[in-house]
Amino acid sequence: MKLLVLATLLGLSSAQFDPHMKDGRTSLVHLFEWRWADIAEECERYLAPNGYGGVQISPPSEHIVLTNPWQPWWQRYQPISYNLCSRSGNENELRDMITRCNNVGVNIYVDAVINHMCGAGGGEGKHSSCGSYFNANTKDFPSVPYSAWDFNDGKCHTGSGEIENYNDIYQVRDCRLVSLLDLALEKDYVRGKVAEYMNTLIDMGVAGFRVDACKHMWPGDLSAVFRRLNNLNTKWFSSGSRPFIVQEVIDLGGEPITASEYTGLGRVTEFKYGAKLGTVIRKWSGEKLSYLVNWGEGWGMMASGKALVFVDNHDNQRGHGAGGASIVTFWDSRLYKIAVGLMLAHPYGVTRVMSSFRWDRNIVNGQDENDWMGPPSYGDGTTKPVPINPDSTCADGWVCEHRWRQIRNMVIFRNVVNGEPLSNWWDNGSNQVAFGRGSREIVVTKSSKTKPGTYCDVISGDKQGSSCTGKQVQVGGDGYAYFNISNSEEDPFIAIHADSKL
Ligand code: AAO
Repeated sequence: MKLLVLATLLGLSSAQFDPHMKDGRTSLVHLFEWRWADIAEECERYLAPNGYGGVQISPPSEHIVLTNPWQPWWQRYQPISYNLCSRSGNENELRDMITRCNNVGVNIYVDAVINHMCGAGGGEGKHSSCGSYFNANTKDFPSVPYSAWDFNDGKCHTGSGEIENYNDIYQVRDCRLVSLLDLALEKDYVRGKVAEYMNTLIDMGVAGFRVDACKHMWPGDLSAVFRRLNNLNTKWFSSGSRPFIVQEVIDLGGEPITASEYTGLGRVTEFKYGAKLGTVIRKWSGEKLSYLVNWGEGWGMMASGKALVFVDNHDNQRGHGAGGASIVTFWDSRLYKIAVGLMLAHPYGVTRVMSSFRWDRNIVNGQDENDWMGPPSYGDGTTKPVPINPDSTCADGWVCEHRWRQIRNMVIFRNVVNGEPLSNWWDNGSNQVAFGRGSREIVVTKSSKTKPGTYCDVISGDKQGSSCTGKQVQVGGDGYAYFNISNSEEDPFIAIHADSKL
């Protein structure tokens, strides 16, 4: 009896909800479409020194290579096999990146596309990133191998074979999502192949997965796959650690499939977070910052311990997926810094910072005609490296939001206040708010109570030795700081913390 109880407790403590970040780090960054070689460099030269805990990488599996449109970013969501060569690099480069990032304490989380293979119209023997043959017409993927038996079509009962109605949970799980060939994850063989792929990555040293399109897989099938996963590599993680799992389930309400069906298996992407925060930051529908007083569960979101949160993701920053027009992105840089700053200051969820590339955005009748455009690349479609400018920004079309001072410093802030509850909320009933985190103090717009002293505002500048390149904030003996922030300022908020004291 005692033994059983112990086993349950152990299982819980090492569960897949924990991102296993090192040294009190708390945030991951999605380096969307970056090459493995650049991520390895970025871990060493920037992410580790600035307190980032991990990187979500683009899918490393072999994918279709499309020419019309020309090498869209979304070709990587059409697997051809589980060989590890992709637009981001080959298997050696992947292994080198995982090793080098782990060696400086930065975890790697893999975007795993396991619901489907390429689109039904993918043709025969067309291009794939490792050169493997495939035939989408006969559903033949010899490099896995998968054959027609391994797909769901027989179970789908819509006329088109596609998901036609999100209100029918059987269609959503058993039919094709945007014509992608839907794997039969109920089959032991398919589960085995998927688990083998994920275990290869675990053994190479990754810390976990963002699992694509989970709404389109039955929770029971996912659970069977996750149970087969190895513990993390003990070279970098304590023994018995389970892989971190983030399931992509878009639940904005209004559909029968809910995020709560999946929260028992691992964390889930909380899409309400960015959609609602965008509405507040834009002051749409009468929303105000002061309403954020009960932000998180109080706004109908899942439990904090189950959520992965983000202001925007690679889909909704360009009109794919869900969230709609309220989503704030780097294109609205001023609002974006406020939104990401708030997210990182607030204790809710595990936070993911987005790092994007620019594209020729061309919005016609509310639709971006160029929403398909892939990362900065050469004429032959090879992805360009990420050059770093002398001022530490990125060149060649890479946006590098994670290097923006305001965002980077709030990532550090989140680490400093890790584990502290929200405290001393203040608002003016409108769009001025301030709050702290436990006794470790901070301020976000306007006055708040904290320990006496002079602090460096980490939004307008950096603490460098004993001086501050930005605003200085005096906290008096009564614990209050008084300062003005004009709403015409580029960054209309301030943040101070224990480590920014001068
Ligand atoms: C491409 C082409 C297709 C072509 C296909 C195959 O664009 O025309 O048929 O190839 O040849 C990405 C791209 C796709 C691309 C695909 C494969 O976004 O354009 O297709 O790669 O290359 C659903 C899923 C969700 C998914 C999202 C995009 O549930 O899992 O669609 N996201 C992931 C990835 C994404 C990727 C895939 C999955 C596929 O992050 O990058 O696709 O691997 C509702 C549902 C959502 C549903 C959305 C969009 O949302 O709730 O579950 O997401 O519709 O269909 C309100 C509602 C909200 C609703 C929304 C939109 O906001 O509140 O719930 O309206 O109607």
